Amino acid sequence: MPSFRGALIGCGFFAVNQMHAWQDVEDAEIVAICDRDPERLRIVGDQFGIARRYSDAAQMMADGGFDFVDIATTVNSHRALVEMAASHSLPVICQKPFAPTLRDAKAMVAACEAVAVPLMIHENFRWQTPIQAVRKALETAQIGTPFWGRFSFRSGYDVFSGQPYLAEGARFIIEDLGIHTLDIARYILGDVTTLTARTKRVNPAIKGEDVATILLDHENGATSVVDVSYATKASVEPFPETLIELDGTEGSLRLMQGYRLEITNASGTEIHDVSPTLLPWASRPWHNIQESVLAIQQHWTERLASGAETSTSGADNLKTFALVEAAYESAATLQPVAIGPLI
Ligand code: NAD
Ligand code: 89V
Repeated sequence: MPSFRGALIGCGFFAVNQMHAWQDVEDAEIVAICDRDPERLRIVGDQFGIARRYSDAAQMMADGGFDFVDIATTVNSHRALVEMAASHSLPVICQKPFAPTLRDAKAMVAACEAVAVPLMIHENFRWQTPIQAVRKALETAQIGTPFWGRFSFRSGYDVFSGQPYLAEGARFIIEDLGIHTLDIARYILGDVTTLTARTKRVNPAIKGEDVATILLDHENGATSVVDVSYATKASVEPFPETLIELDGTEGSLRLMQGYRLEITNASGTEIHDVSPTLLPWASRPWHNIQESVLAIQQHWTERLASGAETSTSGADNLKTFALVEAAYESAATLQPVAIGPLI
């Protein structure tokens, strides 16, 4: 029998991936689910054979019988649900984006710290196989010390059919997708001191920005560009690949479309296939993201057992979320924004 029993809140579009992944995670299982929408509750409950079903998260937490909570709702409910889990001393995973504002995110971290329960943000992109391969290349000093980077996600994929709410918010690409790309930039090149951003809306059918270009100054002296677009019509659609370029003192690295990693240094050029595994329940092109969902949930379970902090803990993700807030501020004022004072 698994050591850890979880309860999932929010049975929508993305939660189905999380439920599939929980079935594959060693030592954890989902024993209760909750959704305000009875149809979503029925669909996910029937698909995954979950008997305990709730329309009210407060009632589910009051009944208990589980060791952690996995929040897969959209952003506006995150603070109330995380604080509810903390009030029951339940370890909690919360989907990205962390919260509507940095103030809310800080309050959520404080609420979990006050009762000494772990909070992990489900920031899964750094767990993708190609991103892990890039990190490993740096850790094994294959290009020396990186001094420049580019983290790029440019696509014309229709994300609005699966996630219609993405067309409706005043904020779009930085808050929903750029948040992942900024997190990857932090994961690869380290924390950021200053940020400058420019945004555009190309698609007239949506409310928020669908193009952003962001310049980052990293604490270690490296400079990087994070560029994201959902208005890019390419000959071969790259969704959902993040492409990376890094220049280092001893070589360079290119993560190219098609999950091809090219590393050049004094020994020559090596090309690696860093394709994600197509899990049995996954489907292209989402399999890269789906595999990373399994990886982050396995990581959570292992850290729950060991008591060590997770890679994307609330405290860590505040630093990514601060970059999102700073990007919107910089785009509005056309001024660089210092990150330190925000955290
Ligand atoms: P969705 O709207 O399809 O699903 C959300 C579900 O939560 C709905 O069924 C809704 O009824 C339910 N819900 C909302 N508030 C609730 C509450 N207080 N109590 C109970 N149920 C509640 O949204 P989605 O597309 O599945 O996105 C969910 C989250 O996942 C978002 O924050 C989104 O940004 C994130 N997401 C992450 C990734 C990733 O790769 N990490 C990918 C897609 C979406
Ligand atoms: O990963 C996400 O958060 C998704 C998508 C890849 C479509 O942007 O919303």
